[in-house]
Amino acid sequence: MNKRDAKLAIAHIHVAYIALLLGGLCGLLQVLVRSGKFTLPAGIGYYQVLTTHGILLGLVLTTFFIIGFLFSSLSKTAGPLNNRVRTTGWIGFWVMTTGTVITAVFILLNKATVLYTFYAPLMAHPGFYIGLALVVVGSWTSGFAMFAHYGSWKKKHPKQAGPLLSFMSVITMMLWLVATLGVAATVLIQYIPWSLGLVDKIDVLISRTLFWYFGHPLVYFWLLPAYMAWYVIIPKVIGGKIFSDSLARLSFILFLLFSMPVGFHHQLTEPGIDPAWKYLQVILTFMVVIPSLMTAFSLFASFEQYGRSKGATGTFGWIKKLPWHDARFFAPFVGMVMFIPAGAGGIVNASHQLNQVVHNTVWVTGHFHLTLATSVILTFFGISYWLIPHLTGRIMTKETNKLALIQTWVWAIGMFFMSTSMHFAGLLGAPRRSSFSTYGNAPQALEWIPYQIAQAVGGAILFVGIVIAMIIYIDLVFLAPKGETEFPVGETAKCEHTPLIFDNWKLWLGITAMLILFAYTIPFMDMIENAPPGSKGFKLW
Ligand code: HAS
Repeated sequence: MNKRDAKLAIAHIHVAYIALLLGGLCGLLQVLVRSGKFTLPAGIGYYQVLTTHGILLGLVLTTFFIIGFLFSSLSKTAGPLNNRVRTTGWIGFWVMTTGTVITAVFILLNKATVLYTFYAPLMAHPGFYIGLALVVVGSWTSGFAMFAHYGSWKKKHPKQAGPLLSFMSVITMMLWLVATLGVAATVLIQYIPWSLGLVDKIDVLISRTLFWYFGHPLVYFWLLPAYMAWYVIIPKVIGGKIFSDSLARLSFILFLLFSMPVGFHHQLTEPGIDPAWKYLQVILTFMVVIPSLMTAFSLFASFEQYGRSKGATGTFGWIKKLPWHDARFFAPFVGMVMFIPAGAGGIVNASHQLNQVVHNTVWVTGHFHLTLATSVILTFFGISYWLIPHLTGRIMTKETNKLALIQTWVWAIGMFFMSTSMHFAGLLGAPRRSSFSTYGNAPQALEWIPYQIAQAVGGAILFVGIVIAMIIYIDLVFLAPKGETEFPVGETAKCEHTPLIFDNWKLWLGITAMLILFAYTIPFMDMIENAPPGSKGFKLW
């Protein structure tokens, strides 16, 4: 890959790993506090640590890692970035980094202890919102640079479908762009004027709706880069082929269409939204499960085809043929396996009646530690094992590969303890986002304590996993022997003519816009009309 593009990509990855270390440390502190056996020193608050944890891991680590990975994928498969695109990428990077630092300062000063969802009426210092807005603007800048790069490839190859990995990068960034319009709107129109004292009230329902318009596609912005690796990278790593180029593209398009109009499934218990619209968005939520089922099918097919090409027999004989000792495969594979119960949990969440049982319990925390913190993050680790040495011009040694295999086991075991106990405690009613309390020794609260201790054990194991991940990262950046590492890009099983309709952006963005308008216009008008007097946070009309 072009050296100057590599510098841009690795700069993003560095920020992501710093966020992992600091955010992980906060996670360890949280589970210790929740076990009831530990008190935070120096007057540091539980919710301050929880805010830092959520922002660093949920927003900073993910966004920086993803943008670094997408830039490298585009540079590898659509050719080196031109100077203008690369400079725009650097501007995006610095705007995002500046925004992150500003946000972090206000959280550390305890002026923004509002958790990563920053729900009103919790109010942070305006600097927190301004910092977040800069992170979003920086990411848009990088997104536009990516679109320009893909556009110039398409200009040079008008009758060809864009390279699969580049196509997927563009969809991922497009999804992010459309989704962040919601959070940008609430931050700029509601939170900043409100926190500056320009208006004295904020419409909580509208702010939450705009947040969740963004919040659900956000989870697919995290997931799609993992799917890029599962569809395109893993087949090459195992020595096999991509099952179908068109199927992979279709599943990404379906994510673009259906990830947006589903935010109400986070608001099923909220008053002020007509149940008919909640029902509609629940149906659309079940639509967005389909591309994940397609992905599962395609992965099984890739693995099976490879195994059979190596002489595997019987229904599951192909499993034995997979490269179990290669951490580039093993870490993402464990992520895939964990995504099966994780996805099932998501389907429970989306089912209206079951949601009444689990909403706002620590079950939901268990759900996103399986989806994001296991499936996605283990895949990001798997990507790091070839991407970092590829970018730094080094080779991962056998010893480091062994350490990476151990890291995967440590992570999976830690997450198994932590996430399983979160799911069970959630079913017993334990609330999420609360520091240790026995609620006056209420019998129900006392039932949760063994699970909270198991969470602390899992969290401590996970912290060991973070320390090992940092050791591997330092090795791959500074210490590993110099040499060339392959950027693995898979090919399709058979010569396949990819239909050009997949690149018809007007069509896909048009349908996306229609679905969003269909799912949100009337509920939004209702919210504005029924807002309590004086609470129209916008005050613009
Ligand atoms: Fe979720 C809450 C519904 C997926 C993250 N979710 C959250 C929150 C986060 C989050 C962060 O409907 C909390 C937000 C907060 O702070 O309040 N979620 C779903 C559904 C899916 C889903 C239906 N979520 C994700 C992903 C996330 C994520 C992915 C992060 C990356 N989620 C919800 C709902 C809530 C929610 C409600 C609100 C709850 C509430 O009340 O607050 C689906 O997309 C899941 C589909 C997945 C599958 C699995 C497919 C399996 C595959 C693996 C194949 C394996 C192979 C290897 C091939 C159907 C692709 C196997 C090999 C062998 C040998 C076995």
